[in-house]
Amino acid sequence: MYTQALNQKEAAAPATASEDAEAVARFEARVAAEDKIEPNDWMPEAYRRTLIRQISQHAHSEIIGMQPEGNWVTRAPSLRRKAALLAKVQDEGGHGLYLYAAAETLGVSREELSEQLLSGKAKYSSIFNYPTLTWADIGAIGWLVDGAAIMNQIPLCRTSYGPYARAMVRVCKEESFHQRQGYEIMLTLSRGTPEQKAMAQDALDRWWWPSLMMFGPPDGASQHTDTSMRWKIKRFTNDEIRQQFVDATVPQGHFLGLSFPDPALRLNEETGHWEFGVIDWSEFKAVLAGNGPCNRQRLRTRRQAHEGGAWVREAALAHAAKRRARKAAAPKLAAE
Ligand code: BYC
Repeated sequence: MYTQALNQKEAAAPATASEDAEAVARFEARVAAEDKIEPNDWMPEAYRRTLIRQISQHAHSEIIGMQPEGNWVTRAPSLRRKAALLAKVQDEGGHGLYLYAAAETLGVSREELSEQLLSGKAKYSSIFNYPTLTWADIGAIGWLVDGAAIMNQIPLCRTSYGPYARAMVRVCKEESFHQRQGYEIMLTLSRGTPEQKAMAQDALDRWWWPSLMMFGPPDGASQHTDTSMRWKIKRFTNDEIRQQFVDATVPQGHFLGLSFPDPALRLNEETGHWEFGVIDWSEFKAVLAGNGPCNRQRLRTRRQAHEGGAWVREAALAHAAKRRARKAAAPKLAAE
């Protein structure tokens, strides 16, 4: 879908300084006019690099994000819950694949991206370095983590790079189902026994602050926001989307009869926004530096899965080689 008819040579060709200035001006005018930039179009090298960085981190997040929930597939409390969870985890694998395919249109190979993840060089979302301790965590992930993902990804359906924008449309539809199944788990637990409600509260207590960190550092500390907004890769700043998420989510939590682990949380009647307390950015930095509760476990599991899947890659390559050989031999056979 994405990688066909790519003209890598042309895309990678260096331009002279004067061509460059003209090309940049043309590119910026197209972005300003809301044209989509497509793989064979000229683009500034920094735009390409920013997209590869963001799209690949996004893909890695989907793939690593399969682990905390995959951990509960065998322990889901009913067949219905198991089927929904299994479908959700598979969707996440699919999202990773569309995103790697979108990144490949920018001239990077899947192998390179995979190697960056496995070697620990690449970033993926901080949120997936927290453990899923109880079944309620599956509800909290769907409600909060997928809820945060949708807030962030709906604007990405309008991102300036065509393949990324189109991948996001389908991803968002699936995320919406994920968010609802999570909220429905939380609703069931909140209306259940006192122990079940306490489990839901405990999950909210543990996932709330890490969910707010998903949106990235505050605007003042965000390295990439200004450029990404200018190029319409991002449509809102990290703090803007974080606030949208808090405003949408707090009433949902109150409807569940749960409280948020933030004594500073209050509705500002004048602005209509929910004000919240200070995020512990030292925790965020520790997680990004590889020292979250599950960073090492997540990478270990990913490496094991990669090694365990080596035979599938080998078999696929052998099958492709056999087909190629058969095709090459076919005209000869026909002529005999
Ligand atoms: N975790 O300048 P900034 C999902 C990094 S998957 C880790 O603001 P930017 C799901 C950032 O990369 C959800 N790192 O960056 C899956 C940058 O580092 P580098 C994933 C983070 O790009 C399964 C540095 O901090 N969603 O929903 O302008 C199950 C400075 O940040 C984080 C996406 O990836 C973080 N939370 O803005 C359920 C969405 N935040 O590259 C659910 C696409 C920041 O300079 N990505 N960093 O080394 C984006 O929208 C943007 O990349 C971000 C960050 C808003 C995340």
